[in-house]
Amino acid sequence: MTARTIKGVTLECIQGDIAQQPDMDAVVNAANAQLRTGGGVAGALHRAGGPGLEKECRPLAPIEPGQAVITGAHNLPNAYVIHCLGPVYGRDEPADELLGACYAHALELADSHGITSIAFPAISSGAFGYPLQAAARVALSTCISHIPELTSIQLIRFVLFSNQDASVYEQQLQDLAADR
Ligand code: AR6
Repeated sequence: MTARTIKGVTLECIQGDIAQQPDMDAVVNAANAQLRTGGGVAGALHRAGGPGLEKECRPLAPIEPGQAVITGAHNLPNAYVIHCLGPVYGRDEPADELLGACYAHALELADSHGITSIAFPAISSGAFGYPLQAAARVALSTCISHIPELTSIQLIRFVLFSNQDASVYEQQLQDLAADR
């Protein structure tokens, strides 16, 4: 685990399962446009959240790449789920702006709900094909650049499914935080 604190907000990168973060107020879903269950993160969160999560999502769909919406967390051990639609790499352009918008919109929504801790997966880097290193740079740099605007968020956690992916994030966090 690597952690850095910038202006009172801690960013940390860990290996783990996004559906098993009980100490976080909010977890972020790497959603599909219809906000339905799917593979990867969406499958894990909807399986753990139960049918009530998909039911609450239904009237909020469809969403566009870069957009984020918030729901309750139902059977998950959190208070909220923030659902983001990342860009499909090679199709939705500009990919870096759309991916950055996911993180920015999720942070804005979380902050406006008084959320103090939020856990992100590596949005778009699975089924949607975004190269992990580039996705990590967008995720971390967007979150770091939004820190001055945050009022309630104190902890931003990046949850990576493999140790290898966690190492990529850890290196990027060290590099980007060193520039601050
Ligand atoms: N916890 C943390 N990270 C995970 C988990 C987990 N339980 N499972 C997978 N990952 P993906 P996307 C990692 O495909 O690329 C879905 O089917 C995974 O290794 O979940 O945004 C939806 O329905 C990868 O690094 O999201 C959409 O159709 C990252 O999470 C589509 O896939 C994101 O992988 C969204 O694709």
